[in-house]
Amino acid sequence: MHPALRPSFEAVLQRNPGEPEFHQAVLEVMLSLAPIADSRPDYTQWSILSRICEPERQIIFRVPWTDDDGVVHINRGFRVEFNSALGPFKGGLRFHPSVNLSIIKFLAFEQVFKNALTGMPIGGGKGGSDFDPKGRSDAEIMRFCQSFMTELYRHIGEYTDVPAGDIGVGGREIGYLFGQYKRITNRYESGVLTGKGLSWGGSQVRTESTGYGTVFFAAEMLAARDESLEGKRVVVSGSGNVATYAIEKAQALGATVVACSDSAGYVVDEDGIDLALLRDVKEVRRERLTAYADERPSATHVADGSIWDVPCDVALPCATQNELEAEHARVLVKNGARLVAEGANMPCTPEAVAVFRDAGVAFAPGKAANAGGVATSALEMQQNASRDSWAFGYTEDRLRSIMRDIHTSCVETAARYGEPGSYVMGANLAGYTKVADAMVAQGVI
Ligand code: NDP
Ligand code: 2IT
Repeated sequence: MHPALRPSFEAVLQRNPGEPEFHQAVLEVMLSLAPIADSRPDYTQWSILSRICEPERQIIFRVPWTDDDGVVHINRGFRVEFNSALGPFKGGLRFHPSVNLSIIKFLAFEQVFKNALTGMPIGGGKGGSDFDPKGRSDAEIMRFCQSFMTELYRHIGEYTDVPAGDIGVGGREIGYLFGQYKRITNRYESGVLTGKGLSWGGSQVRTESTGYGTVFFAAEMLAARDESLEGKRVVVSGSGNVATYAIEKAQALGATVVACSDSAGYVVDEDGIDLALLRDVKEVRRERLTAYADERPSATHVADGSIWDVPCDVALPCATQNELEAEHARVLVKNGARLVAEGANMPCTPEAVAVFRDAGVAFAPGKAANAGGVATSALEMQQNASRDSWAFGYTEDRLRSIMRDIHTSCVETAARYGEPGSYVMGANLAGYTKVADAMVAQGVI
C-alpha cells in the first residue's frame, strides 16, 4: 500500500474491530489507489479517503416475528447508508443466517463504487437480516418481511434510500416489503424499492439483469482478446438469481455450462445444465440440487469438494463472498481457465485474485462485472419516476450498453494509470474518483 494511505487504513482497522469482510473490501480498494495518492492534493485536503470509509448512517434494529406454531423469534435488521454523493442510497437487502454488521458494511462499501461505475445517479447502501428463510412457509416469510419493514420504512424513500434484493430476497420478499411500506405510509411510492413485479412497477429485465450483465461483461473481456463465448466450457457457482440468468445468457451466447452449485454441493452435467429443470428445482420447489441430479441422467451430484475442481475455460462465481480461495484458483489455472468474472460480491479472496493475476487469467471484480443488477434497478427507478414501462428488448439493450461502457471505463482507466489490463485497478480508480470528485464539490458533510 502507498505509505500516504496507510494511516487511513490503520484507522479503519482500529475504528471497526472484528469486521474482517469490511476490512477486506476497504483494503482491496486502497491497494488500487497508489496512482492517485500523490497526484490529488484536493482529496488529501478534504480527507476524502477517511470520509469515504465512514458510513453516513448505520441502522440496527430488532425484528420480532411469530412462526406458524406461535413461537416468537427475534432477528436483527441492518441498513448501512454508506454514501449519497451521487444519489439516494441504493443497494440490496440480504436475508441469510451469516449476516452481521461486517458483511453489510463490506457490501455497502462495494456498492458505493459499483454504483458509481454504472454512470447512474445512485449512492451506495446495503441492508438485511440474520433471518434464515430456509424451510420457512410463505406466511412466515410474509410476517418476517412485514416486521422488518415496520422499522425500515422510516429510513427509506424514493429520494432517500432505495433497497432491492440480494441473497434470500427475491420477488416474493420485495412484494411483501412493498405491501407493508404502502400500508404504513399510505403512499403508492413505486420508486422506494426495486425488483418489483412487472404489474406493480417493476422493470423488464431486472430479474435477469445481474446474471445477464455478468455474461455481457465477460463477453466484452473475451472480445478484447478476439475471442467469444461460443464453444467455451463455463462453470457457474450458485444456483440462485444471479447464477440462473448467468447460465441462461452464457448458453444463449453459445457456451456450455457444465456445473453449478448450492450451499450443499454441486452438480456436473456434461450435456449442459438443463435450465428449465434447474429453475423448477430451485425457484418453484425450492429444493436442493440433489433433486436436479436425481432427475437428470447426465448429471452427477457432488456433496463434498469444490466446484472449482471442474475444468473450464470461464469461471463465473455467483454464490457468495470468499467462496473461491487461492487453492481453488490454482486448480482453475492448472485446468486451463482463462477468464474469471465475479457475479457475486467479493467471491474471490485477495490471494485467489493474486493467483489469477500472476497466471495472466483475465479477472473482473464484482463491482464491475455484476453492476448490471443495480444498473437495471436504476432503470426501474427511471421508469417509476416517469410512470412509464419499457419493453424487454429496449431494456436489455440499455443493460448491454451500460455493461459495455463499464468495460470501456475499466480498460481506459487502468491504461491511464499505468496498469493496462487490470480490471481491478480500472474499476476501483474509476469508481473512486467519481465519488471523490462529487464529495469534494459538495463540501465537508
Ligand atoms: P440467491 O439467494 O438467489 O442465491 C444465492 C446462491 O448462492 C444460492 O445457490 C445459495 O445456495 C448460494 N449460497 C448463498 N450463501 C452461500 C454460502 N454461505 N455458501 C455456499 N453457497 C451459498 O442470491 P443472489 O443470486 O441474488 O446473490 C448471489 C450473489 O450475487 C451474492 O454475492 C449477491 O450479493 C450478489 N449479487 C446479487 C445481485 C442481485 O441483483 N440479486 C446483484 C449483484 C450481486 P442455497 O440455495 O443452498 O442457499
Ligand atoms: O449487490 C448488488 O448490486 C445488489 N444486490 C443489487 C442492488 C440493487 O439495488 O439492485
